[in-house]
Amino acid sequence: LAATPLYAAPASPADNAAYAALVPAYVLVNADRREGVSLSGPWHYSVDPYRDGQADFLGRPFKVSQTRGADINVEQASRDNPNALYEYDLGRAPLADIPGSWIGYDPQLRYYNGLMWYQKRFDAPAADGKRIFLRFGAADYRATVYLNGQVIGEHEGGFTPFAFDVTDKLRAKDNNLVVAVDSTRTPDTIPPTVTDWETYGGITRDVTLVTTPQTYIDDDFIRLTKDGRIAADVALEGADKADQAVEVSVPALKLMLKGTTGADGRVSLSAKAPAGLKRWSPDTPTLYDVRVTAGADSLSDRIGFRTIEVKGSQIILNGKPLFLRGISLHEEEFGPDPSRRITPEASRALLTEIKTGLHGNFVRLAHYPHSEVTTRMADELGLLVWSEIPVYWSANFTRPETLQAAQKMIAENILRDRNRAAVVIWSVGNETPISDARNHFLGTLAQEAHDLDGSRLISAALNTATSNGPNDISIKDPLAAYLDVIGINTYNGWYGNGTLEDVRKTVWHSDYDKPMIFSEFGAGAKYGYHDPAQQHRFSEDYQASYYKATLEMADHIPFLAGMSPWILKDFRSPRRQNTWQQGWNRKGLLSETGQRKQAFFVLGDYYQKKAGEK
Ligand code: GCB
Repeated sequence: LAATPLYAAPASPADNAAYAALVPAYVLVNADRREGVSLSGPWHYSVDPYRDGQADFLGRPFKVSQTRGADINVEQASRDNPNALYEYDLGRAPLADIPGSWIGYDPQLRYYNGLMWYQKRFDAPAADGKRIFLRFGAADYRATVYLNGQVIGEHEGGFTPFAFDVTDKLRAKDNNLVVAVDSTRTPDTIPPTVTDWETYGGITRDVTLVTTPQTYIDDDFIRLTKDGRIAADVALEGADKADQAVEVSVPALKLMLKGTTGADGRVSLSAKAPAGLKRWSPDTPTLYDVRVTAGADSLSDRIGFRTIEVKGSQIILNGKPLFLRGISLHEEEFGPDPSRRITPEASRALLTEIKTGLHGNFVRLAHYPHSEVTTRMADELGLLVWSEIPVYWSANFTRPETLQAAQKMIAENILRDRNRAAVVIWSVGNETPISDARNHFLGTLAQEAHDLDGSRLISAALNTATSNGPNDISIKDPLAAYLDVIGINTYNGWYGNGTLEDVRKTVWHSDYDKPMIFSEFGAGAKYGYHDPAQQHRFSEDYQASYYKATLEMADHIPFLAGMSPWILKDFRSPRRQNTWQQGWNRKGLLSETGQRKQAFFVLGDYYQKKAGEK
């Protein structure tokens, strides 16, 4: 792999055309705390499995003026011409409560994967000479956005934000916003067709009209560097972005950084961190009010300062080694019918189970970027975060467009969250089979993540440890050379024929002087099914015994720096249909409604002991 040419990193990403094609047109950093108007709430929705709204009955694509995104008010048009024929009527279609996946408002659509039309009418906020952006927190998987009968843009990728400048496209009254959301996955999408989770198509995160001055702060990256400085890279967008005075202040630390943007609208500032700085950590999740001002624009954020590094096989937070006491989490709120509606309350409930219930300090946000609500909550509660993009299983590693989609996705994820102290690891993929094409694909993403954010660790969840015999495993994946932390998913004792006795005795070797974490291990159990004597699979007892055996194995691995077992709570998966599962992956330590299984206490006790050892 070392000989494979990777993505050529430019000295300054901003100067490089290749980067320009990959990073989003507008970062709109801190968008969730900016001035704006929410468009969340009631939207009409209308299902379109044959894509009739985009092409005629022979599949010939419509011109925009003939699509369902055209600015047609069918009710009005039918009044004007009572004989007019329309086979759709978005303005009188049923109402959905946005954000949220369609199964949240139409349970019949549980396994629907295809095109859905959404429509919202709204009056524009007063422009007052400002710029107005239409921002989507996420729409799963592909979105085409029409405003007042025009296509204003498209976006691929179900879990990252995107925004369009609509300043000149809004009318004062009765704007017609139509979004075609297509949840179809193919072998070329990220993730590909088959995953072990449900798709949850729809407009899944908030939609907002964000207002900014004409020239505004599009991006800032504020952090504590390894050599003890507070650094800020600020990028302005707009006609007056050059030669602007920029100030970054942290009033509680009496810290003020000042500078002037260059011709490219960017400036990099830094100063020695004040002696009184309280570093962010899971035990002390101190956040500071930080204000960035430039010209007429001003942003306020809550930012923590900490460093994260590796040294040999250790992970070092703020200069001290630390064991990651984690768990994996899908983006599903508690309850019998999750619909990916992550509110601060839902996120707090989930993360609190990890932090106080399990005595954890770490969460793997699997298998895609979770809501910014969650990464902010992790900052506030004090939980380290592994953040990943859904390059999963059989992703198409040979197709350049698929690589570009993944590159764009990781850029969008990093640019959204690189001011969150909680996030310490960017992961580029999960359980991908080794091949030259895959090594190049993931190596490229690892390199890009490093270029966009040199202050965090890069990892991937690998399942490609080599077994040298029933109880002897070596890490051989060549991708490990490109990672700061090696993630390994291990399921011995659940998948395969090995017994729990084999698991206990297993010895691990690594060719790399790097930290390894178990990014996954787990076993299924139906809450309430007890079988202490037989220990059949899917009993709580077997799951608890499996955890005990795996933790015993873990204790004998000198280079193990943490773990995020699979998974906090049961989650929906159409692949899981046996009598215990009924459409749920039952590897949760909690049932779908939050009841604790026996294994929850096994891991909680283990972590409590580990926390005491530090
Ligand atoms: C894995 C996958 C995860 C699955 C899990 C399982 O290795 O990364 O997405 O849900 O195993 O339950 O098999």
